[in-house]
Amino acid sequence: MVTASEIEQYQRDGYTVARGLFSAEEVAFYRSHFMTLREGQEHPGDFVGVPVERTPGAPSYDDKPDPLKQYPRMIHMHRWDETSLNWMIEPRINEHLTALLGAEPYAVQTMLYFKPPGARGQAVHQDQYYLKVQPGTCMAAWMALDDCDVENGCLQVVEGSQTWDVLCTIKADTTQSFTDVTVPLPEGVEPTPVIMKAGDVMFFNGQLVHGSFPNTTTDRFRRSLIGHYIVGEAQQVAGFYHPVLHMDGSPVELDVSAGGSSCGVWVEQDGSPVMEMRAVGGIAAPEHE
Ligand SMILES: O=C(O)CCC(=O)C(=O)O
Repeated sequence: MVTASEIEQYQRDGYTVARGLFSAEEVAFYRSHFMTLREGQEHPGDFVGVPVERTPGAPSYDDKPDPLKQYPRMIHMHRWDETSLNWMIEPRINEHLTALLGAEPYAVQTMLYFKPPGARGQAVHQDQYYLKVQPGTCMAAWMALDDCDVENGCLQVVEGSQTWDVLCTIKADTTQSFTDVTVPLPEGVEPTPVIMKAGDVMFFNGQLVHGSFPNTTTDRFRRSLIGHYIVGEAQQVAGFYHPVLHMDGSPVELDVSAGGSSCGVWVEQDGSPVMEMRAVGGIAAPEHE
């Protein structure tokens, strides 16, 4: 059941966490399933992250192999793995998405982050920058497969940023992030860590600024199973997210969106940061996050 306080938090902060939505046994099953799929095998779309770029003169670093090389992120598993497809359209997930959005969404993406000890995080970003849903936006269901805290790189969110337009991106610090783009935050605005237990599912708006810091533990993974969805009134989504599925797994025909024509930059007005929209022009959004 979706509670009134979950809906209220989603509307106010841009996210909510459904605590204990999946049982310990179910989570153990998913962990074992995805570790078996990962170990010793390659899958389409595996992503180890961008190379680390260090600024000249920055402190030297040890040459430890990047743990993501052994545990690349998996993407779009639902296109070849039935367990992933079934989880993406699972009735508990659908019930939450539908209650929070007010109408049933379409399903477009699955991802599995292994985030082993020592792995980089993902710099803060907005999912709608990639999905380019028109009209409306996207939404994520992010299920913790391990207990997540600041040490192992839990998700971090900028509460309330779901009301922002899509920001123009800047270069990320690739010593901390396995992707190379991020969004600038106004001075004094910091992301908040979301502490979760395995089996909790966080639902968040596609415009919410979110990301994660590195896993600084030496012995704890921070695995998460993620679904991305788009609002039911959407008519277009970026090409990478096709085929689009109804929540019963059947395909739906939508157009390919070319992307927005503007993105936001922070400017100061009367001493406060306000977002000003700029024509995108030559700024081409990467195909996917
Ligand atoms: O799990 C993370 O560290 C980031 C996940 C993310 O950005 C997403 O699900 O859109």
